[in-house]
Amino acid sequence: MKSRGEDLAIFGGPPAFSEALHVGRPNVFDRARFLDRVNKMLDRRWLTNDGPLVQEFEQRLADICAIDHCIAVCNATLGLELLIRACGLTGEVIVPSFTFVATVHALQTQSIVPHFCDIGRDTHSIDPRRIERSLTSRTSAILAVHLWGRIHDVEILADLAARHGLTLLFDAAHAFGCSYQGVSAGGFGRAEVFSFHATKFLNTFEGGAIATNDGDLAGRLRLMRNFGFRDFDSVVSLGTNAKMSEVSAAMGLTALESLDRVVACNRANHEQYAELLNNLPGVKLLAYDETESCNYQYVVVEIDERGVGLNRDELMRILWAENVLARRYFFPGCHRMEPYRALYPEAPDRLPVTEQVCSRVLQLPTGTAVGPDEVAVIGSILRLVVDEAPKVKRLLEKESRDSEVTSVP
Ligand code: T4K
Repeated sequence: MKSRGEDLAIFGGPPAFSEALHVGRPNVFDRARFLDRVNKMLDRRWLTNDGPLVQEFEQRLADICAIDHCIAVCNATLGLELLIRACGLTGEVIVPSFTFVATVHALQTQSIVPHFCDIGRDTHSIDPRRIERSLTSRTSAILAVHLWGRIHDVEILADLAARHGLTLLFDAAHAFGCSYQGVSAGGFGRAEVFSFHATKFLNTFEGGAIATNDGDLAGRLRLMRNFGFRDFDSVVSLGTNAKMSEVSAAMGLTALESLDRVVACNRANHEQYAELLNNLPGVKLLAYDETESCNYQYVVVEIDERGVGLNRDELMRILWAENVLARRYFFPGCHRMEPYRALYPEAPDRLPVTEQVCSRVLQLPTGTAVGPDEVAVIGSILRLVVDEAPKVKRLLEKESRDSEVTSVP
């Protein structure tokens, strides 16, 4: 462990880790079981197109979420696009800017105007109190996000949607295995979309699923996932190729068998971070509601420069030099990414909380590739930096000046 600011790798010390520690290292379990499924799949020569593994995976997902229909797809982005089209959304949709850009792209690619709504300071999710003032005669839906798997305000959102005749959908990319008042994610709004990307709590390499209790909607989604084919030669709707492959379902089924271990590991990491970062000025770790089911997939800290003495980006540079690849999820906010930045140049003025959170947020490594030893070292680096912030700040400024001088031709 390092004991002095000048020992930090950014100032020439050896990095704390010889190999990079990632935020999104995939959870990989039981290769033998996975390969057995893949071998049987190869023997069957049924590799995709609603195969038996996909059907089994969908049934397991529906059982776990206590939901009538789960439609597996090749990724959550296409899942969102299909759902938006299948629900017939038009005009404008209320959506947070503080999300992964896929949420918003799924609207924009279908010529639907994303109307950015600010988030709650503590929830990081869309702030229902701000929705009504954003509604226009063209608004057709609210697309909310269960960010970090923390589910908030669903009954207020449902009430708002009902009063204004809007469709309520959720991007539940982070929320598989999470609940709200005992109800599992998947069961809220008209439908929800999970992501099973490699970096997610439950991973199918690439993948996702749409969960809904609406049988008609589920039927339309199944057609649309497969080009609109109802039968060999009969195309009855617009559609695309959003099918999940059998090998992805094999990965998903195998991962489901180990999910308790992933939760236990994520939870232990989160608790250890909470202990180590407790009372660290300017560093706030986002908590999970222990009365609910949580996947603890993200370790999210907010860095308040006034408390730390360094800003989030300086802290991130220090961590990267130590081979701790902390990530700025989500920065800079979708409204500052193209094409939204050019389309809505006034958006930053309407989104003060989003602006602030985007400038402070940092994700720390967790998951099964990270254990107590790694968390202890990361915690000690953060504490050292905060304890010696004035000195570290001076050294950082000197380092920046020196690198400017050396880069002058
Ligand atoms: N809605 C929300 C709220 C989302 O967060 C996402 C996706 C979506 C919708 C769309 O879901 P999908 O269509 O992807 O199913 C990553 C993921 O690619 C993305 O799925 C995820 N959210 C987002 C939060 O994170 P990037 O561009 O930051 O990924 P990348 O390549 O930088 O990887 C993240 C870290 O993980 C890196 O440090 C490297 C490490 N990594 C990554 C992969 C793929 C590994 O160690 N191994 C790997 O195989 O988006």
